[in-house]
Amino acid sequence: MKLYCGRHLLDLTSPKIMGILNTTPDSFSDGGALYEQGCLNTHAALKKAEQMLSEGAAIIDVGGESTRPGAAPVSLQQELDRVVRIVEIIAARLDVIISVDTSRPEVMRAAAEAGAGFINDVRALQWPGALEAACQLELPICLMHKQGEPSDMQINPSYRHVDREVRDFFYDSIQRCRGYGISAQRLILDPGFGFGKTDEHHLQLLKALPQFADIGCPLLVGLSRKSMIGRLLGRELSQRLPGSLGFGLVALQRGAKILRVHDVAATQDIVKVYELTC
Ligand code: 7PJ
Repeated sequence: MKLYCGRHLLDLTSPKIMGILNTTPDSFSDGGALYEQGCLNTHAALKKAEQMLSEGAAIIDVGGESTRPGAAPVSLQQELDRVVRIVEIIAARLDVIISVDTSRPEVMRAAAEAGAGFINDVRALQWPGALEAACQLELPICLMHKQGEPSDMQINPSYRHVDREVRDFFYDSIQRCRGYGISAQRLILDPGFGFGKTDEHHLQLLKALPQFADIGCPLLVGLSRKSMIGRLLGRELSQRLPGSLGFGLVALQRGAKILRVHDVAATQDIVKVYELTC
């Protein structure tokens, strides 16, 4: 299972780590970490990317929009300013796949031009023009499931059968992409933990991962430090690493191929444990 990401090849015959690089001042777990007196510190961003690469990340996911519940909306210009500069700097200096966490076609195009090799869209190419942009860019795309918008998605998530609805969403999204000439071989699927789901739904989706893997596209999961871990285990943000690793290992055993995480070095250990024992 190999995907072309611009000048890099992503080999998913073994699981890979996607390290999170938030360029937002207000992300839920590390927002503002790269800011100094209100300005994005590009040197700190590069250092962070370098560190994640040395710890074992195959992909660095650069995001300029905070999608945590209730986050303030960001303008196109703000998102471009945050993301494109960072992508350019990393692409010029590090030999790593850069993913851009965006729903905006303009950001997808500018980031690809700057050296991004992977599109991560929590809105699964549903914003106007996103499908067309993704089609032209010829890069792998992660399609994530989400119910509602960040402003309201955790208010009252409801499903009849969350596993079937997410599976149907995956099939529909694959069809939609195919209609635009995007082959399923370029697609990665993600059930979207924390995006319009209760903890009951999260646990059901974790159980359903093998079914989702059977669809045939690689699975990406983002569980790192999420509030579901806080609620299920009774842990503050700073104490969620063991839970993140436990859920990560379960996800690998159930077929996940990419783990999107904050803590790359520790996650590399569970990937190794998985590989030694699978
Ligand atoms: C996810 C994401 C996720 C994918 C975020 C956070 C919130 N992209 N972007 N999957 N989560 N594909 O990092 O907790 O779960 S932002």
